Amino acid sequence: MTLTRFGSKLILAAGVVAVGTASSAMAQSMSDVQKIAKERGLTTQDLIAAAQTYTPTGMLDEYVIMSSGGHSGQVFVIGVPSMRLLRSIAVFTPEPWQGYGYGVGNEILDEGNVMGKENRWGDTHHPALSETNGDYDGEWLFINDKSNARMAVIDLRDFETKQIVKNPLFINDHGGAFVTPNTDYIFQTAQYNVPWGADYAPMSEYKESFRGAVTMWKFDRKKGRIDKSKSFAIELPPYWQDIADCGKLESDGYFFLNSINTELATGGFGVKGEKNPPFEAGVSMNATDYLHIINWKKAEKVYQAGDYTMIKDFPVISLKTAIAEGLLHLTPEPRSPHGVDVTPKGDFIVVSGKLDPHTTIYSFAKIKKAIADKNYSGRDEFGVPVLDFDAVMEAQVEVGLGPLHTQFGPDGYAYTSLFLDSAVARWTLGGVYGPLNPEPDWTLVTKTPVHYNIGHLGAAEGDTVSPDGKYLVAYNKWSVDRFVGVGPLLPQNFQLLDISKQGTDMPVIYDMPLGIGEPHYAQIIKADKLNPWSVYPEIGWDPQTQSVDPWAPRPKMERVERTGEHEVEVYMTSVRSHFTPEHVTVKQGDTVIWRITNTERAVDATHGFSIPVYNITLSLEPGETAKFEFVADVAGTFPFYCTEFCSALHLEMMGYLMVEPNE
Ligand code: CUK
Ligand code: CUA
Repeated sequence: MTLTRFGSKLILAAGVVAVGTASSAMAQSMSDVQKIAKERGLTTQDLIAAAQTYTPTGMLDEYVIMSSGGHSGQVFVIGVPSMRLLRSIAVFTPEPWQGYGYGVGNEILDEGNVMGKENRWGDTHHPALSETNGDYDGEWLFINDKSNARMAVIDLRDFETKQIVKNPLFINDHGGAFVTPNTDYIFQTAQYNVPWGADYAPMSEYKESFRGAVTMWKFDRKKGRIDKSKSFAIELPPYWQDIADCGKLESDGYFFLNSINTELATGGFGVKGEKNPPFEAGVSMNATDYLHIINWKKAEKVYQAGDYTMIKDFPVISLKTAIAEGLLHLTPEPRSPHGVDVTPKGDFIVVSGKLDPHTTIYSFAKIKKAIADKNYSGRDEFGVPVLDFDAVMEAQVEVGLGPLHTQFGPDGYAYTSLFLDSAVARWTLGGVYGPLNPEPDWTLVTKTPVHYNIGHLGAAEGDTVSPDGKYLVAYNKWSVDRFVGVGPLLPQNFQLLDISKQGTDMPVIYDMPLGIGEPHYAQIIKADKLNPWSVYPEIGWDPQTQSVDPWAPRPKMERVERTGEHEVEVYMTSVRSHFTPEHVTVKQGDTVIWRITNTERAVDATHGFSIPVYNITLSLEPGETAKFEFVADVAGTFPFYCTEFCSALHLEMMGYLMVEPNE
């Protein structure tokens, strides 16, 4: 490279340096940058990438990733373009820093108990930001747990989990969370099918006893909760329903989900005398599986008219009714389908088959016409009408090997992740999609290699009615040689791509290792759409009800009060740098009901609170009140203390719980 070229492209980087260290900026020059680049072996392209992503202290990120946390059971919040982890949100798994599940939050976790058993982890796959008119509104976040078919609600005023619901019909899900364009419903579909409620039935009765289903959880925005009493399910054939997406604009009112295992394979390989093929072969024998097309607005009417059966105390529209009412249609989709993604205008549905190098694009107008004309190529073995493939298919684009998921840009580009190729494909949407495509044109434009084995991908607001473009993140499954070794369990790798330029220029500009579980989907929202509180609105705030708790302890009302022969109540406040009261004395065997309010109003003045032996740890953010209960069954002397370094005298922020032994 020539020095002139090197220098001219680095003006931006030099500017960033100048902002960061104003006083020494005068002494620095481009030759210093060149020197460092040379020492570290950085190319011009590396330096440009650095200038695009480096975020000096105090500069805020433009976008925020809401990422599933995989088997951590949590959600991760990450800034873009800096790719800094901003926080985790405890959802299905207890988390001590947030005090979730160690004194408070237990009721929420208990809502997620499964068949009478505690489940204290989750496999989170698909976060869904709440939408208004098909655009993220920054208010709520939902996420599914694949391992136990649960759905969680997170309030984005405080980034905390408020509710977990367990699906009563199935025990495994995948096609969720997906919201309708105004967040009236949250969809959740079963994947590994079981008999209703995961009751027992032998595998030989798979076809008769096992069930597929999609649940429509009604979201009550005012209450900030899923309203189970207004939620229902639709029975589906016992295929393995997979990823889904909700229609929007042109296709509003419809819901699309794909499936694998239309073979109804039951596995069994490895058992002596068993002749069935193993699952991975058994579920991939058919050349096509089925895209499910569901008219959810019609389903809602059928449910409201009472045309359902109660199964496991939950209303279910039977497959028979769904067929009779025309709620459900199928159409073939290529081998081993995975992602299904609706284009921004809602006019096309993009499906990828993992074992087919094409994406297949369906036209919603053609689907509607085929439904109206009853243009069927037949029915499946459960009697569901199958729309003729050629009548609904618009185009196929050869993108590469192992296509999985697709996102969209503002300019008529679509982006598909290629698992086997380890690449991101950019291709053009035909039709009148922006200035790029005045004529219908479905073409691969370019591919950027990523490292390695990309799963989902996320473009900024790339699944909404108005994608932003600019950034795309490849959520890679393997990192292999990208980072310093940390043992045989390697981090995942989030790779940031610059998609702001049109054409073939689409470089990787940042790697972010994530060593806390394997994320799947993540959505990227414009940071200014989020409007979280910096402190709780008032002192004595209960985050669970999002209102002031009348029982919250307040200054001058602190006390330890015996309220029964074996019951003591504690009213405590915390403020830098003391807990009041500092001594809490109870008798062995007492039930202790303990309330603490953090009376701080300063931003970031969080106090922790922990008691040994009794497994208590809380996070008390400014204004927050918490209540926990335990039986003081172990006598002894137990220092409690503040676990956040909140002030110079933070070590002194402590007290003693004295449990007097029984005679
Ligand atoms: S799935 Cu993981 S790469 Cu659960 Cu959305 Cu496709
Ligand atoms: Cu409060 Cu440390």
